[in-house]
Amino acid sequence: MEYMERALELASHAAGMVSPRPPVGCVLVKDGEIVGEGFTTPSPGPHAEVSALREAGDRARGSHAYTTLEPCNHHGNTPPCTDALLNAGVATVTAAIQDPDPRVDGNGIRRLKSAGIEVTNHASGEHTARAWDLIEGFARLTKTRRPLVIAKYAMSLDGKIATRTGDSQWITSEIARERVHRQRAQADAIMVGSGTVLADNPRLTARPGGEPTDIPRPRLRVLVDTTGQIPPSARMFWEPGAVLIVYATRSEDAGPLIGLPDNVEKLELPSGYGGVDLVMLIDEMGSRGIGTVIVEGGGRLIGSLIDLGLIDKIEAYIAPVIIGGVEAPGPVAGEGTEKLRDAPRLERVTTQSLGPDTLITGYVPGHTDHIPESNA
Ligand code: AOF
Ligand code: ZN
Repeated sequence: MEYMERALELASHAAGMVSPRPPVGCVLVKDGEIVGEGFTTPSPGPHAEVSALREAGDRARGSHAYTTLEPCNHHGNTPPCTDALLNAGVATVTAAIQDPDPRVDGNGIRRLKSAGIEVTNHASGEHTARAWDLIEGFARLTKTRRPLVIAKYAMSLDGKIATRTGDSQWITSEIARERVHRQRAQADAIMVGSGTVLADNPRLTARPGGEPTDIPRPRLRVLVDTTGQIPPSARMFWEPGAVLIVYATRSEDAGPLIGLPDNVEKLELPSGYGGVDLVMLIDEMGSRGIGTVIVEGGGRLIGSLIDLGLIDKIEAYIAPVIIGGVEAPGPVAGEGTEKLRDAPRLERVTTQSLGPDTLITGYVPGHTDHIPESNA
């Protein structure tokens, strides 16, 4: 197997589990054989390289390291991985991408080179892109102290997310829905508004292959319930894993927010455009070390976030079905744009087929400053 491919697979096990750290994978190869593998653990556990070195033991000497991210060269919560690699006598290092953390930013590679180690970035374009995708939330958090906020929705070809009676199960095919579950498992948080919970009563857990994950994922499920409308019986509260309910100040009448299990935390924020102060909410998530948050609806919450300029990236799943009806809701409400020339036209757009459906992704203009030039 391609070693960088394996390193990326290892890194994906850490995705959604280790923020504010980036998920990284590392493989050590000697005489054509893998002698050590590792991925990032939650702080203050070891980084990927150190996990792999521990597994390899003495066999690390003279081995070739493949990492999905430049090894760190600073004392954070753990000592530098560059020192660990040098002390273990690793012969060469291949790193897919540079670490955007300003404390590293090429210093890890320079340090290894100056110690006489051959360092290459002989990763294919595809590997580089995947390595980048894995740490995108980390890069955003490092540069802006805010998470990458992704609006995700599934809609019909005529731009509806449900019928006029509220029926929405299912618009997209199983292939597309499976991808959503795998993506949920790799996000740090998922967020919805109260309308979505009232309409669909979702669990909001990741169930790749139809099964819940061993460790509850995503790590945090956030409900924006401005006026405290959601009853304690909502399914999302009773699944394993942390839940954050956000509601607006003035809530003596936020009665239903009692009788909830211990995994549910309540956060009161000042009221603001569209409900609670969403800028404060996104900042709060950043300060909790959340690197990626997927907003899964509904249209009101996504619309308010877009109006406020808080959405970075859109992931639209489009199914070839026509729902019709003026009353049937669309994915983005809010105030919207008055003039078409002012509407955010997405950049870096990609299109992908998922069975009968199409996934279109893109970035909101002005929200790409976390992406390095080399990935432009
Ligand atoms: C690596 N390998 O597996 C990871 C790296 O303060 P700490 O110990 O939590 O370190 C976090 C920083 O280390 C993070 O900002 C990033 O620069 C780097 N992450 N580096 O060599 C890894 N996760
Ligand atoms: Zn490190």
